[in-house]
Formats: sequence, C-alpha cells, structure tokens
Amino acid sequence: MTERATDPADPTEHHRATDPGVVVVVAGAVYDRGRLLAARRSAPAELAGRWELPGGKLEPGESPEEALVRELREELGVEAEPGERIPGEWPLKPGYVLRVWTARLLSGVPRPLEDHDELRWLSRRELDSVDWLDQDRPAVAEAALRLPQA
Ligand code: 9L3
Ligand code: MG
Repeated sequence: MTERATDPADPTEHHRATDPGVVVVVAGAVYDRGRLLAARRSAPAELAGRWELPGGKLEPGESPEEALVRELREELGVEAEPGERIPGEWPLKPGYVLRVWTARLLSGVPRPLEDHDELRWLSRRELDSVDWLDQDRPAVAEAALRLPQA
C-alpha cells in the first residue's frame, strides 16, 4: 500500500508501530495513592464486562501522550499527566497494538462517562479481582511492579 509507505517527515508516522499498517491504541496505568485504576468496558458487545486500562486509538497528528490525555478526559472526565511508557507492546485485534503509559491524576474524580460502566481503584493485592481483557494482562502485570505494596 503506497499510501502507507514509511515517511519519517509524515506527522502521522507515530500512528504506526513497527508495521506501517498497524494502529496504535494507548492506555493509561493511572495511579492514585498506591492503587491502579481499572475500567469495565460497556462496549462493544464482545468486550463488555471485561476490565481494561482506559484509553483508545491515536488520532492522526497526535502524539501518544496527547492521545492519552484526551482519552482520559473523554472517558473519565479527568485531567491526567502522562509519565513513563511501560516497556512493551501488546497485540490487540489484527492491525492494532496496545502501548501503555503511567499517568498521574491532576484533577477530577474519574467517572465512567464513555465506553465504561464501572471503575475501580485496585491495590496491588486486588489486581486479580477483576476479569481483565487478555491483552491488558501483561501490561497490568508491568504496571503492578510500579505500584507501592499495599
Ligand atoms: N483495547 C484494549 N485494551 C485497552 C484499550 C484502551 C483498548 N486497554 C482495545 C479495545 C478495542 C481497541 O483496543 O478493540 C480500541 O479501543 P477503544 O478505542 O475502543 O477504547
Ligand atoms: Mg477507549
């Protein structure tokens, strides 16, 4: 696909992973007082009821950090500050990969405004108490290493 050819001058280049046809989904490991935020999806039907780190697809021209800030604002109604990228990249459905950043709440109380119907703050020992999306599990395990023992 010539229109997808790699061009380092293309401002949407970061939309892509190692494979030029891949869409990047960013998610936040949002921490507050030693707990990690988990969000239960309400849509689409095949993912409803499963828990995830909140986030979504990069829009053209956005950096991953910008996309994360926007997604957390839209989905949870909060302002958050991205921190470090959690090393790794996890395949989602074909053509999509998940990348995760830590994030710190700056203001607001998270509410399930869009695509979620429940939120929970989980301490390290509570992390296995929800049914995480399979694709999120390795990222959650990495995120847990960065949580203080509670
Ligand atoms: N997804 C998986 N784990 C996550 C996120 C934020 C997203 N932590 C998957 C679900 C969808 C796709 O990525 O198939 C796009 O996510 P969204 O834009 O519907 O949140
Ligand atoms: Mg989303």
